[in-house]
Formats: sequence, C-alpha cells, structure tokens
Amino acid sequence: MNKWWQEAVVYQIYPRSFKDSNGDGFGDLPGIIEKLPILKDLGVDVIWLSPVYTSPDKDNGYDIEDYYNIDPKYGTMKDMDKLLKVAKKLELRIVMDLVINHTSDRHDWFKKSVERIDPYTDYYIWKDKEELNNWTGFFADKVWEYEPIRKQYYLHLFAKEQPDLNYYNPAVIKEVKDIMRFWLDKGVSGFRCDVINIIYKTSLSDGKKQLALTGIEHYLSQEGTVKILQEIRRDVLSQYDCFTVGETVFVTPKAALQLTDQALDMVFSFEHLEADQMYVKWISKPFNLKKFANIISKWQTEVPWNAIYLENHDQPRSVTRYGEDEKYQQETAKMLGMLLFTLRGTPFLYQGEEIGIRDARFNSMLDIKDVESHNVYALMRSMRIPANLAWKMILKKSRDHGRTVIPWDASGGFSETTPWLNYAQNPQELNYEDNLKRPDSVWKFYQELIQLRKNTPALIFGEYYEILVTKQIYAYKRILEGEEYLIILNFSNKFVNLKDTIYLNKYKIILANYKLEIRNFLWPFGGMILKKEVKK
Ligand code: TEU
Repeated sequence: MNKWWQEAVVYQIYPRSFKDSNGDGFGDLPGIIEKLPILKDLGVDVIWLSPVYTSPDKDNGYDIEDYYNIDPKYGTMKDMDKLLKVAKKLELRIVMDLVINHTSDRHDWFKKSVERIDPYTDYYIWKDKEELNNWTGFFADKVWEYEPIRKQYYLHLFAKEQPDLNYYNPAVIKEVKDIMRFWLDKGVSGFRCDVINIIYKTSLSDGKKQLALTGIEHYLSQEGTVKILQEIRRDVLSQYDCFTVGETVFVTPKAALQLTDQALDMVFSFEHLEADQMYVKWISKPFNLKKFANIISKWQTEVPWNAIYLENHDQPRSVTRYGEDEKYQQETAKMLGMLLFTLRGTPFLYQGEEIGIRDARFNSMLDIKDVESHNVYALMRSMRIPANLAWKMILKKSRDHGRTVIPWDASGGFSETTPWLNYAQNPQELNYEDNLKRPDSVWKFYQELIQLRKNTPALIFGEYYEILVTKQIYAYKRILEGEEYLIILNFSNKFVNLKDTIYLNKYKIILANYKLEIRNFLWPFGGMILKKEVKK
C-alpha cells in the first residue's frame, strides 16, 4: 500500500539561515512561521527542520545540549508550538532532526558521566589510555579526547565537543525513545536521523589504516544498529503516523535494504555525490556525468524506495557543482529540478534550491565559519599542503556554501542586521521576491514541476529505466501501467542533437526549461519531460 510520505515533497529548512525575525543575524522559528504560506504555495508537504534544540553551536546545532528545549537563538517552545499549529492549518507536516550518535559535551548526561554519576557513568564511550585505538574522525581530527576529571578518554567521531553515545547501554536507547515520543506527542510527523548508520560501534579495536576514516569498518551499518532501529520502530514509531529518513554515510544499496527492513523508512545515500570527488570529498575531480547517472540508476533499480536529493546543509550548491552558475544559473537550476522531481523516491528540496542559489564567492578562511572546514584546513596546513592549494580545496567543498542566508528581496531581506553568514551573491541579482513575481523564474518552474509530479503517479511510483548516458546527456523513463514518461537532461553547455540517439516521434513534450522547444534538440543545460502518446 502506498504511504503518504511517498507522495510527499520534503523541504529542508536550515533555520539559522532561513529568516531572521528579531534582528540578531540568525534565522528563527517566527521567521519560519512567516514564510510557511510561500512554501505551501510552492507545493511542498513536509518541512524538515535542521536542529533547533538548545546547543552551544560548535557544529551549528548538531551538538545538542537539551533535546527537550529550543535554543533561544531560534525562539521558545511556545514558538515551536505555534509553528506546529500554523503548519497544521496549512496542511504542512514538520519533521525534526534527531541527532543521537552524539550529544554536546555540555549535555547534562555528559557532565554527569564525567563525574561518574549513575546512571550516566556509561552513557558515553570511555577508555583508558592503553585501550585507545587508531581511529580517525569525520572532521579530520583525532577521536579520543582526554577528560581530566574522569581521567579517561572519550570517543568522538565528530568534533571533540560532540562525544559519541554508548549504544551498548540500554538506558541510552530508552532516552532516545523518550525524546522521540516527546516530539511525536507534540505533533511532529517524523525524524531525519543524523548519521544513524554509525551509532553502534561493534568493536573498539584498531581499524585498517586509510586516507580518511580509519576504523570505519567497525561501525558502518552494523547489525547492532539495525536491531536498535527495529526496536525503536516497534516500540515508538509504529504507534504514530510518521516516517523516518536516515542520514547514512557511505551506505551501499545492500545496507540500505537492511536499514529499511522494519527499521527506517528510507535513507540518504551519499554515493551520487562521489561523481566529482575521490573518496574524501576534499579531493575534487571534474564532474563525471556517466558515473553520476550510473550510480543513480543503480540505486533506482536496487532500492525500491529512497530519499532523493541533490543538496542539503552539508553540500555545495548544485547549480555550481553540476552546471554553470554564471552563464546558465537559471537553466541549470531548472534542469536539475527536472531530475529531482522525476526520480523514484521521496524528493528532498533544500532551502534556496528552488530559486537556484549558487555557491558563494568566499575570499579566504576568514569568511568561513564551519568547524569541519576549519579543522580540515588546519590538518592540510599541518601536512604542509601550501595555503593556496588548501584554500582552493576548502572553497570548492566547504559546507558553508549550503548555509548562506536566503535573499528574500533585492535589499537582502534576511535580517535587519548583518547576517551570521553572508548571501551567496548580491541579492539584487537573485532574490525570492523577484522569483515569486517573474513568470519564467526558477521558483515558478519548481512549483510547476511539483504539481506535475503530484498529478502523475508514473513519476512517483513508476518503474525506472536508464535509456541513455553520454558525457552530456542523461535520459531515463518512468513507466506505470502503460503510461510512459521520458526525461532527457543535458548536463553540458553545448547544444545537443538527439536525432541519432533517442527516437522521439511518439512523444509529446510536457515540460521543458527553454521556451523555444525544438524536438530532437537540447539547449545548453536544457531538459525535457516527455510523455508517450498512446493511440486510442
Ligand atoms: O553529517 C554527517 C557527515 O558525515 C557529513 O555529511 C559531514 O557533514 C561531512 O561532510 C563529512 O565530510 C551530519 C550532519 O548533516 C552534519 O551537519 C553534522 O555536522 C554531522 O552529521 C555531525 O552531527
């Protein structure tokens, strides 16, 4: 039976950068409430909120100090209740970010664990010096930190202010269930589960030495994780009308199937993001469309239902990444939208993607706020990588590209004061207001795409077939009960003649990103959605 979240379009809000209502330079919940009607008009159904819980902000809220409270920067619990109420009126659902691999080191549990106060003594992973392994972490950092009061080391796969929870301790799992129930009872419709496939660390022995993430084989997508997720589903999630999407790093289709077997509902795979990088994202390669398309095809055919996305708060902007963000900014954004909304799975749209925000033009490390970028830069410099090369690598992949603030109008409109991080480009050149007005805007096109998807079961549930992949073109079909759609996308700045590659005579163009549609022919970064005409 089809589920509501399969037909839904999810929109991710990074609250810090969305809309500031009180002039402190940070986005907040009242700012989100103000903009909900626009999101409704766009056609989205679900809003995933990146963390708004109390946090010392070492990792922009992904280090949680109190799962039961709202950070004052974002507002109050009253604002949260209001958001839920207004959303409900508009028939929008809210999904929370659940960050449970680690907490903040300022969380009460951690403070008590440091003091060996029960039941918190074993809430985290503590070891003596002789027991430490050689693992390395996600933020280019060592993973063991000495704690002078407890006189032991704790494990942290991310920043040192983000100690990992101990999932061998049933009390920790119970805490997680309580947190989930608290938010579900408040009316949220599910969770995006942060780095959920690494919560269970099977062994604490040494890992195989490698360029990055030494030790990962001991905690990636383990059976123990699947069991915990199944237990959580049985005891909590199954009692609510909700869904979960797992953020699952380095996940394979096989692991995705295990993680969604009576456990999560879908996962974010990272594999398609490897089409322009080598294993570690900092080592860039030119974008390889064949690799990208083949990875998408593999996931489309091997995993029956998954989360579809091109952007989030950890990634550079897709117009820059996959297209030409100056000459063809709008065209690329529209073409990528056609991809996002015509694949099989639940589409996740990231704030700003619907107006085609591009990467920022940061000038130096002084413009960068992200902890990961700073740690990686420091590591590269300590390895004697020249400053200009290290900077080039950061500029290409810094997570801050995904975190620039939303330009609501030509004057900026995000905040009355200087925003915590700047706009990606001059708001006079690109802003929301203009997008809402202009008939040929990226926003209008995304609105149209979402409508088309909603009215076309074949685009939601249809089978996926790869048709053609070249250096420039990616084409596939979606077929449901004899209804057939063909999607052709040009990922290059060249005109492409399709005459000899795809036979289009029986197809009618339903939507294209250039006004002047010419059969058998694609404009630079052009795309078309076609429907096969059936003779009656
Ligand atoms: O990210 C997990 C993660 O491993 C990567 O996406 C990470 O951002 C980085 O790019 C690795 O090179 C999640 C959150 O989305 C991220 O914002 C958090 O910083 C991280 O977990 C820790 O909670």
